Amino acid sequence: MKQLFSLERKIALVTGASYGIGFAIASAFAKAGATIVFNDLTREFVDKGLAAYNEAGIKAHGYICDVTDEEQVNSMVAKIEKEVGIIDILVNNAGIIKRIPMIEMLAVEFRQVIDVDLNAPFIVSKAVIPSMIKKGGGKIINICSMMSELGRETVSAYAAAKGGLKMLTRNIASEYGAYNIQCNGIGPGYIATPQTAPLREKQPDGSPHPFDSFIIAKTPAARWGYTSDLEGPAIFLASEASNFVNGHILYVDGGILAYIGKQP
Ligand code: NAP
Ligand code: GCO
Repeated sequence: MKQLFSLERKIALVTGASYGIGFAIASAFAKAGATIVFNDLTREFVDKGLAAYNEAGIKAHGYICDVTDEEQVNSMVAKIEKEVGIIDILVNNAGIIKRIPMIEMLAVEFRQVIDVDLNAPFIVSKAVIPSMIKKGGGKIINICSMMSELGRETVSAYAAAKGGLKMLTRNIASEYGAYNIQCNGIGPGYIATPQTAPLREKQPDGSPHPFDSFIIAKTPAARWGYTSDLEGPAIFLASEASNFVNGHILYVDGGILAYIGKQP
């Protein structure tokens, strides 16, 4: 059974993984035996990431790369192949959100979100698939969202991007499944990370942020998710255990999508 979930001798690239969800997934992969490669936008964040992995007893390889820039991505993937080896597992994790009412959002802001959250997973997947085909297979995991299924005020660009990412996932599975490539998504629920920190900030009187209470009431598990909640699902989708699972979005949301919510 251990063998089924083992990532021994696998090389995993997790994008934007100096901290947050990417860091947790990469650390879990390392515990399952994989060699970890990650990138971030600046030297400062890569160095912070390397120090954090080091502290966790993980020898990770860090690269500076903006995942929206195709040239930078191609050059990073070529370097990884030369310095570490062929990427067996890709996690498209890097992401941003802009919470702005749609009629106030500038087109340039909308495009920035689409660029990081949708165009970049296309660019990075495109860069790794040829070597996966030559090697005989691979795993791609796209980090989707509740917003791959649901909308809410202020997140039009993010919802459009994450809905698109769900369909990119299904299309990669459709187009490259015959090459033993499995492309699946993880749709995290509301997870406590820097990205969601503004939604959990205490009010000036010390009471919880109304969105914080709203999410706890909307989640059957009655709590925010921890990054550690994503470790098992990510290992499943990266390992042999999921070899016949393709084009699936695994929602790890404490039950949010199943629940109509409490009457106020
Ligand atoms: P986070 O704490 O904000 O971390 C995002 C990471 O992506 C950061 O390391 C950031 O780098 C990096 N990044 C952003 N733009 C990049 C670019 N152009 N090139 C390279 N790296 C870039 O976010 P998180 O909460 O861990 O979220 C990780 C993923 O999960 C995202 O795709 C997010 O949308 C998704 N997600 C999050 C939640 C949640 O509740 N937290 C729920 C569902 C889905 P810098 O530090 O340099 O900015
Ligand atoms: C928001 C949140 C979300 C989460 C997550 C939910 O403002 O609604 O930031 O979109 O980050 O993606 O799954």
